[in-house]
Parts: sequence; structure tokens; C-alpha cells
Amino acid sequence: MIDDIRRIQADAVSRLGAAATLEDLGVLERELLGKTSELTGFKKLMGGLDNEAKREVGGALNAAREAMTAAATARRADLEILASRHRAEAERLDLSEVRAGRDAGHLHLVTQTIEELEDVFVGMGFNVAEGPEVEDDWHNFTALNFGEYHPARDMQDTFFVGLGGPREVVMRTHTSPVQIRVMEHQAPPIYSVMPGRVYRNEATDATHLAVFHQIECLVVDRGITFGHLAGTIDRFTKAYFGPGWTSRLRPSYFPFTEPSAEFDIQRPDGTWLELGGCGMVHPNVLSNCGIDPEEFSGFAFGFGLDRLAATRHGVTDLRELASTDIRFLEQF
Ligand code: FA5
Repeated sequence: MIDDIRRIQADAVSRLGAAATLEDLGVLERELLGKTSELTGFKKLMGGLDNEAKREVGGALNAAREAMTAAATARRADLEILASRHRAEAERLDLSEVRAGRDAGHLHLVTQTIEELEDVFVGMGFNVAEGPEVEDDWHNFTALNFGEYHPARDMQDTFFVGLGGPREVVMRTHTSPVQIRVMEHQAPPIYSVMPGRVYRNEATDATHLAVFHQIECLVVDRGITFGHLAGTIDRFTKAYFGPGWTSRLRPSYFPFTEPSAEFDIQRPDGTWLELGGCGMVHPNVLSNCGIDPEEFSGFAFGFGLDRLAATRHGVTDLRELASTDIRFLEQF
């Protein structure tokens, strides 16, 4: 009997050690250690033995069960490591595509648009400037001639950041604060464009996102007029959209420009879409940045980059620009 138990033990330990998968191991464990296993069968036979033999057979049965359980535990640990390696291999991402950059994958439509517009403006003699996305009240509002209780502050629903005093730090609602940063650090003449991401606490729909992009343009020099503004916008529209597109300027209001206008473009279906705001830099804004408004004048505009890109490429819903659907992204 003892020999039989030892033979069963050796056979079971080698079968458990060779289980190919976690499922196979489970099946084997039930077969070799379960209620209907040979080992359990021996226990039932022990009733007819004398005490001495019972002790010996019982000891052999316990040793066999321990050895088999240990073999199953060791094999389970190995198989779990193998299974996790397989999982990691199956879910592996080929990051060499990202590393290879332009050759393998490609830039997002919005990034392509930023680069294309930068090229248009650099070709016209502008430089490119950047500012932070988390702004203070001074740069986002106050220096731009928004009085403390000015209703125009509500035109741009603001995300406030829990830093500093109440309402002191914001996610910038437009790229116009970069105008202030440029003027604070550079004396005229200034010819700068400033692309970047902006944030507004508003509900999203086909033409509105809560996180979107603008490109700001600022010129400050002697003798700058509204004619320079209109001419620059016209030049840029033709360079970006092509000669067949129609655009218009409508009178509007911004606290930081006077006079102010809104810039619309006509879609191929004849409807108009507001692309941005513009105007002559308000004298208070120049003074806030230490520039003498008697000596210098300037113009500025801020356009919605997502709307620009979507309009030119026939994307009818801006929310698609935030999608990760490769079939959408691959079109551009
Ligand atoms: C401004 O943000 C001003 N800073 C523009 C400006 C700059 C005026 C310089 C004068 C001088 P406005 O809130 O209208 O203005 O936004 C400008 C453009 O951003 C809009 O015309 C639109 O194209 C785009 N835009 C505004 N809100 C959204 C939004 N929620 N989603 C996508 N694009 C938006």
C-alpha cells in the first residue's frame, strides 16, 4: 500500500509540474487531490488496518498530499508569471512609431494648423511667442482693461484655480494675456503671434469646446492703423484658406481693443462662422505695459484655431478634434 501511495505521489508530482496552463493545472488538482482521487480512495481503505499500519499509511498519505500540494503551488506561481508575460506581450504598444515622429505617425490636425499658421506669419516677418496656461488675474483680465466688476469678464466663463486669493489664478480664457507678457518684456516695434491652448467653463457642442486653441497676433509700432489690421487678416485668410474664400469684419466690443471687430468666414454652404475678434490695441492696455500710447499704436487679433482647421477641412463637429478614433485622425 505504501509503495502504491509513493508511486501515485511521484506520478502526480511530475504531472502537476508539467501542467501547460492554469486551466490544465486546475483540472489535474481536482483529479489528483479531489474527493474522487486515488489518494482519497486509500483513506477509505484504512478502516480495515491495525493501528500500527494505520499510522504508517496515514503518514504516507499526508506526505503525498503535502508533496502534491507543494508541486501544484510551485507550478501555479510559474504559470502565473508566464501568463502575465503573455498578457504584457499581447498589450505591448509599439512606441518606436512615436519616436520616429513624422515618418511613421503624423501630427494632429490642430498641431499641423498651428505649424502652418506660424509659417504664414513668420513669412510676413512675425516672431512666435508663448505664455503659461495657468494665468494670474492681471494678465488674463486686469491689464487687458477688464475692470474688476466689468461685465465683459462674464463673456468668458472662467475656470478658477485654487491658488492665491479668491479668483486670483485662472486657466487662461484666451491667448490675449500673452500680448501683455510680450509687451511687458519687449519694447516696440512688436510683431508677434502667440498660439496656445485656452480653457472656458462652457457646455460643448458642434462649434464650442471647453478646451480649445487660439492664435493671437499683436503688432505695436509707430503709425499702425486699422488698414494694417484689415490687410494682415486678408493676407492671412488667403494664405490659409485659398483665394476663393470670402470673409468679413463686423463691429464688435472687447475691453482691450478700440475700435473692435469680429472676423467671420463664409463656409462653402454659404453660412458664416465667427473665427475671431480683433481691433486696435486700447491705449489703456499700452499704458498698463509701460508703452506710451501717444507715440505707439497697435492692432491685435485672436482666432479660434480649432474652428479655422475644422472649417478648412470640412469637419462639421469640433468635438471630433478631441477624438482618439484613428479612422478620423488618419484623414489629415
Ligand atoms: C477672444 O477670446 C479675444 N481674446 C479675441 C481678441 C484678441 C479680440 C485680440 C481682440 C483682440 P472670443 O471670446 O470671441 O474673443 O474668442 C475668439 C475666438 O475663439 C472665437 O471667435 C472662436 O473662433 C474661438 N472660440 C471662442 N470660444 C470657443 C469655444 N468654446 N470653442 C471653440 N472655439 C471658440
